[in-house]
Amino acid sequence: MFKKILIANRGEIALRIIRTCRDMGIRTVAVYSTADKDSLHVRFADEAVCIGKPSSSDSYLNIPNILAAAEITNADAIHPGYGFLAENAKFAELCTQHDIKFIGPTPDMINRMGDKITAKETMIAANVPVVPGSEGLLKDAAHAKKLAKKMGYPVMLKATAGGGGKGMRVVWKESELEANFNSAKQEAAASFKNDGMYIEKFVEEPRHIEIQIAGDQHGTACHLSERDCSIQRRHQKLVEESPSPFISDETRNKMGEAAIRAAQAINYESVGTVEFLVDKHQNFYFMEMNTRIQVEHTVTEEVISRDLIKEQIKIAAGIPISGRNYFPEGHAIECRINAEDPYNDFRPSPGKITNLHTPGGYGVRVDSHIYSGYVIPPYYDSMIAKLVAVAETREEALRVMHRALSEYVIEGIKTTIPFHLQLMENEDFKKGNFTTNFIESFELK
Ligand code: MV4
Repeated sequence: MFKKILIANRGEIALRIIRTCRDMGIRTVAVYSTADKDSLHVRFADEAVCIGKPSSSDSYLNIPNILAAAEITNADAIHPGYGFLAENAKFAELCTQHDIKFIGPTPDMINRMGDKITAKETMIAANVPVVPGSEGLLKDAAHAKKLAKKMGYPVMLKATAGGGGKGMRVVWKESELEANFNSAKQEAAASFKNDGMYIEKFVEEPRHIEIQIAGDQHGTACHLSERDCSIQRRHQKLVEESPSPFISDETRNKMGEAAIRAAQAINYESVGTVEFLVDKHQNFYFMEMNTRIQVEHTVTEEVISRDLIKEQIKIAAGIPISGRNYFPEGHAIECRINAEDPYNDFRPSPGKITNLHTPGGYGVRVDSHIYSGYVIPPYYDSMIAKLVAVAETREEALRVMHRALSEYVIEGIKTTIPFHLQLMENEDFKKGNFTTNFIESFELK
């Protein structure tokens, strides 16, 4: 087992990883930017190294400084958390070159899932359902037009280097295709320095349901059930839950088996997530695979009673997994508490927390790095807490969540708490009657 892990991240996930390391008897090294010198991850770790100025590119994305911090502290592994360098194949490669274990998949696995056309081809070969569309890259707008005519409108244009909505366009009729193709291609070139495009049939009013998977270094893979992440705004998830209120046990089993085939197709090592679009008939289609631990791993932990960070560290250390699959027991739901103003287009609201009261009690988990007097810096992600409610049924979990949200006091800044409170009271949401379009038409009172 590793003796000392450097955590190349900040905020709640850095704390989350430090806590599991403590539970496992592994020493920890925090890295921090000058803006984060008073952060809890710095105080909770055994050692801490400053790696640069506030901007991410100078600190949490500064590969030479992070590797230097690992070398001077004698860390034998690096946990990247999520975001920042978590899916950077070059960083994973450099860790290996410096004889430091990157806690995650190999650079080759990251690359094969990072390019969406390659990922899709891999899934077709593994008999994982994908959305009907082009094979390989689109040559030009005329090529896209020809394929769109064959499959019928609406269609979706996507960037092969994309994900998270950039370089993506829905096209409803032929007359709008060329202009959308050109603008999406330009956006992809500017965002990813890769303007490769492909086309798919547009799946209307889908749900976003993803399967947590794990694979070890010995070729064993398993699934750890699903999360429903349909409640999103501009590709930012706001609420996640497990199990999904929408899918049947039959669909759950089929999706789990498909996700295992996806993992085995690349001999996947580490924990990961296979994302699917699910249509109203419960047909599901591979969307992308995330080769990292995700923000919402906590909801899965609460329904399968496993520490996923611990599993991830054990896999990285070469310990085999059992290979059994996990199914949800009870119901867990997570609300992302962001320092944003939900009454003002979710505009970021950094600043000082002048007063804080955190909820607790039966069925409540809070993963957060904030404290009374903490100043939220303006440079990073606005998520300041994950509030998770767990109960036997969905109905009870929603009530626990509502109770916990009502107890939460965060003063000095604006947060998404009022939004979540109203969501928990929404009749359609309570019935499990929602798709990825839900938030667009949701009106805050
Ligand atoms: C789609 C789709 C409908 N049809 N593909 C959004 C992010 C990127 N990962 C893929 N996305 C979508 N791909 C086809 N063929 C709808 C979306 C989509 C979406 C997916 C999941 C959650 C929220 C979403 C919001 C808008 C669009």
